[in-house]
Amino acid sequence: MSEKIKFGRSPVFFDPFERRPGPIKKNMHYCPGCGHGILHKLVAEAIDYHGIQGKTMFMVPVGCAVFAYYYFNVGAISVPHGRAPAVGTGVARAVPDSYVISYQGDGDLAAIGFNEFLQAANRGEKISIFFVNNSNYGMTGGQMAPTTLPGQKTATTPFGRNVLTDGFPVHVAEMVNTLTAPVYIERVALTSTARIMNAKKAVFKAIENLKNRKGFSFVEVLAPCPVNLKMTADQINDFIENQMIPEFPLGCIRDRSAEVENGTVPPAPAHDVESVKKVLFPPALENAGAVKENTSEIFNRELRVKMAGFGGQGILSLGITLANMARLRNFNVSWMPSYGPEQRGGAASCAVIVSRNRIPSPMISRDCDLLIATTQTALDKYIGELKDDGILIYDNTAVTLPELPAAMTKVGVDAVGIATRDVGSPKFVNSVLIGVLSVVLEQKGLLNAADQADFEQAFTAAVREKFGKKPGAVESNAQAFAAGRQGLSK
Ligand SMILES: Cc1ncc(C[n+]2csc(CCOP(=O)(O)OP(=O)(O)O)c2C)c(N)n1
Ligand code: SF4
Repeated sequence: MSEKIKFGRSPVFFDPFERRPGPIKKNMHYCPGCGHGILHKLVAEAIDYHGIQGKTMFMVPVGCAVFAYYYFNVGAISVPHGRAPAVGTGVARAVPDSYVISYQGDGDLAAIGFNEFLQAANRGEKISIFFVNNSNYGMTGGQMAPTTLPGQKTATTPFGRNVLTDGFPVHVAEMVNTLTAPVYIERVALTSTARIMNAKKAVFKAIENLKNRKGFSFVEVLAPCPVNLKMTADQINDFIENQMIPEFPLGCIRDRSAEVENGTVPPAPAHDVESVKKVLFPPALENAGAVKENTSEIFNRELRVKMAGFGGQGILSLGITLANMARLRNFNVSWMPSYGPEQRGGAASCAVIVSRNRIPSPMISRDCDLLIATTQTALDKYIGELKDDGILIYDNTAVTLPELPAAMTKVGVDAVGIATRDVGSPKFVNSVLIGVLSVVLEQKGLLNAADQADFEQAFTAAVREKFGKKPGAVESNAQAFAAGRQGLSK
């Protein structure tokens, strides 16, 4: 490893930072004197030195480093606050030949995400974590963090951290050292060239361990945040040297890298897909009967469907039924619900994606093929996501249509009325809507004859799978499906 300070930009950084909004494409967004920029440079150089750029997955935290993906030209996931070790675990396991780096602040790692950080450390996940201890919540304006020193003034401890009420600083590296699994633990600081050179060695070691799949590596970095701490460059260095380092001593706390054998990439997937399917869906496979390969042209591409209304209307189970119909026909499916905090009556929506290929993300925010909207709010909120030539099915007793593209298919139906009148309960509205959908797909010629006939069979199989033990419910849903078909055909 070169121990000289490297000038110039590492090839692991974008040049310029095109993703950065606004005219400034050359500079990072960090405040002058911030430690994040220095640590970014060390991490980028280590990724480059160890040749793992193409397979690096960077967990980008909530905090001042939230825009790290502007800068690093590697795979990146912007994770919710504190969730980097959990998401990183998922990535490391699902994509075992990736190299997962988690980069986290002290609010992110030692407060909101502390449990899952420690659990990931305890499991010995094969990830490397860089922990920026700058003794405060930087991004939100300098509130007290778990690492704030006794007596230290912050936005939320204006008279200084009082250990009687606010507790003592959390020594994260030492806590990790109580666990058996971690391979490498070191604490470094960024106050001088010599210290930065030591930090560089630690960062390179953690990345080397990652490359060799040694196991969990952790580097805590005492970093300057001069802006929130209202200090000059000299003052912040003094603060770290004379106040932080006595509380958080520097040095290597554990290094078992040499004792641990290099890991290998585990085979992916680590389980047999067919046997998992059998355990999870045995009745489904029985009910599905013979494997059916739907051949209509629409199935050659990803189908994106969104349903939205209010809680209690069966919107989420409508999505589940559609997803199950596709699953029973061997499509890959995703179902992603979203609902307000209210149990009933609040907004509810879900997104269903059906594809012959892998589904990269279950979210839909555009290019939707079909939107089912049962309230005005739902329509207003999601209509912009529907393709201009997409299909809109809406409740014509609750929704007034705005001006919409001529190429869009608009089908208004009183599905609740049909369910109540013809099946005896509004709760069958979702099966009514699937019946309506089957007619719309027929009328638009999107399903060939075989697939048209199969649509109802797939529906029946999905309903049987769900209500197999309640024959009455199976029958009522079938009735609702038929009522939906008739209601629209009338
Ligand atoms: C779930 C959630 N809670 C709270 C916030 C607000 N928030 C944004 S950044 C932050 C603290 C970040 O501090 P730290 O992890 O120390 O990183 P730094 O900004 O100092 O680099 C908080 C509390 C949020 N974005 N999401
Ligand atoms: S607030 Fe602090 S941690 Fe955030 S960018 Fe500025 S100096 Fe860095």
